[in-house]
Amino acid sequence: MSSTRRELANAIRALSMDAVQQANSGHPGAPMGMADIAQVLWADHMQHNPSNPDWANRDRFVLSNGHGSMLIYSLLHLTGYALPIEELKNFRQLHSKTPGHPEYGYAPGVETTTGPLGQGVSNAVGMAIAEKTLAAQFNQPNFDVVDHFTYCFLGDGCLMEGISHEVCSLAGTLGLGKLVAFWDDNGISIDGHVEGWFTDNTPARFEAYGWQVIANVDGHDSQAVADAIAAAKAETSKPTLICCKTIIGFGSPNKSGTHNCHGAPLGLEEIKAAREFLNWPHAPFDIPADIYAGWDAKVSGAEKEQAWNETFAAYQKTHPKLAAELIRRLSGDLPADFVEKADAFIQQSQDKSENVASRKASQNSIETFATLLPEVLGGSADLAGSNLTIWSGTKGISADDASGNYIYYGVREFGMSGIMNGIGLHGGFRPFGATFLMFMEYARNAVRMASLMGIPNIFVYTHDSIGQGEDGPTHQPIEQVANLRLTPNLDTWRPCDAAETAVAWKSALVRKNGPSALIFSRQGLPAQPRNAKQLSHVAKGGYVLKDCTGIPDVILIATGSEVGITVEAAEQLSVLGMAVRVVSMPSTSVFDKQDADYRESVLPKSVTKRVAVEAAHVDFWHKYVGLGGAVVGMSTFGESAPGAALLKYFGITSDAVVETVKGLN
Ligand SMILES: Cc1ncc(C[n+]2csc(CCOP(=O)(O)OP(=O)(O)O)c2C)c(N)n1
Repeated sequence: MSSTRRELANAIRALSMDAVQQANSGHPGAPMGMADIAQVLWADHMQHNPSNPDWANRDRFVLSNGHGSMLIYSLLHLTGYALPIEELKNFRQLHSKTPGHPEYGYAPGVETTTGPLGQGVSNAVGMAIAEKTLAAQFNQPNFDVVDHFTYCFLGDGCLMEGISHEVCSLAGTLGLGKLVAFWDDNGISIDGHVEGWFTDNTPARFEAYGWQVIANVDGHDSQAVADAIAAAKAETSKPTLICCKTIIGFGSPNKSGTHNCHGAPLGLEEIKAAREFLNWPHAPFDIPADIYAGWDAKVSGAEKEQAWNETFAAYQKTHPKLAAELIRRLSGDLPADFVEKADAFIQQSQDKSENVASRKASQNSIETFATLLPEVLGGSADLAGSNLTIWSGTKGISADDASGNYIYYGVREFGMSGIMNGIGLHGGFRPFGATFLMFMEYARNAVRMASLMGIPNIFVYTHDSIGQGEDGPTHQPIEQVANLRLTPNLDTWRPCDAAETAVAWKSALVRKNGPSALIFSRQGLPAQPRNAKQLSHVAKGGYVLKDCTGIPDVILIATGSEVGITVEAAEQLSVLGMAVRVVSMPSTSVFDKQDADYRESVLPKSVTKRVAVEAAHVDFWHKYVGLGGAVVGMSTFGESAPGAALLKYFGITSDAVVETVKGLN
């Protein structure tokens, strides 16, 4: 006899309570509460192939309430992914594939890292945008080669987080008809019953965003859930929120419905009682064969993928160029001639020797690179005219026509960055998104998540210092560049002119294993002369821009808008008879990755007289100038005044650099 839906769902409950008990930490409540919903979705609807987690046209599943990680681990194990029961027994242990929260790249089938509440749903919105745009660009009559749903589970916590507003609002505007979110409406968060802190009318909120809302679904009634999913899929022009009433910790007779089963093991006694309540007599981690058989999606998944493969093969025959381009884009490979063309543009930018703001130079780079790379999906958080992110080929995406290459994100920095991560994870695109450097802080955790997951997204930040001027200290970044530089796996570039800007863009685009932050000035910057060797060394993150004969008396290190004044200071010091070297250091992390010989050739240890110059927080630079060195920079907030006046007032001038050098012992 085949297992009932409830019996299948109970396998998730048992695995979750037992794994959390064994780890002595974790969250059994949400997996036990959402098990019945998950069973219907995964058994009847998910288009996936456990034997090939990378199948391009799979449905995406995002567990935005990532603390309930045992839910996804149970699902992946039971449906037949390469996640053996030993991995579930090792829940939350070092080097297991089942870390405390679902981490991208550990268990096959985990589409994104979740845990920071609200960000999972932002990734899901990004994936749904990617699907819709890729479909609009590649599908042809009779060939829906891009055609999948994005499903997202989320809890009260995700809905309380502001980012859920940013992204669900945009999802409504963009009419993401293949996005289906399931709200785990269990009335509980960590501090207890949510009535004291979360009383929104959630259905009305989502209706106001333009979503289809299916309210009052009993999340333990499989038929009701099945009907809701069918209605969600039938609505193709709006995203759907299915509001599921559930009991947290369903099955635990004494702890269900309370926050006691949220973030701690149930305890052996209570687990025993739950086994009786659920009529689950099996030992921990012992799943009967008929339950495995009921869950197994390997055969049906392989068939689904095979059917798609056949469609794709026919598409390939009828539309060979499009098919080849789709394959290239999904692989993340750049066109074969990209590097050559990019290098020609870099040389051109050098030869032109134009004095421009680096944000303008960035726009020139975008113009060239986005024309070469149709996978570039740009955007800005309502600052396109200031960030200079529009190029001649820009076409915005909309609900009715998603085939474009640019997202008007509106004033949603965090949402933009979380969406970009979802787009990047989906594949087929190279997203960039822009705002003022100052407002990176609103988006900070999504930048960290891109770095943690190794997504090669490009974060564009303009108006990078007090040099931005009149808007005043609220808009003038001080500590933000250091913050970005301290983020592991993020390459931060602060180029000093058009040639360095072109190199920064190229480096970000050829990078495959992590994101880049590109930092640009509002104000104009002088072009620096370079010979071929110097130009080729820009990509190393730091290089000798101006040298002296013999061993330098002093090394000046500068980035971005301060390179110009540093070169001027070096000239003044040379007149005074000093041997001065100027090092331009557009990317410290990239420079740090160079071999020891190269780094020594740029910053010889024997030269201890060093001054770093950057209109940002001074503290970051001590690792390069050492105890004997000094830093010309900022350690206070800025002021409101024209940029040039501020740079003078705060002592970020060539004269100040000269005086600082004279003051070194
Ligand atoms: C941004 C963020 N803030 C706080 C937390 C800590 N945290 C984890 S779960 C949780 C409560 C979530 O409540 P809910 O979504 O209702 O989950 P449930 O209790 O139903 O499992 C909190 C505050 C977090 N993971 N992320």
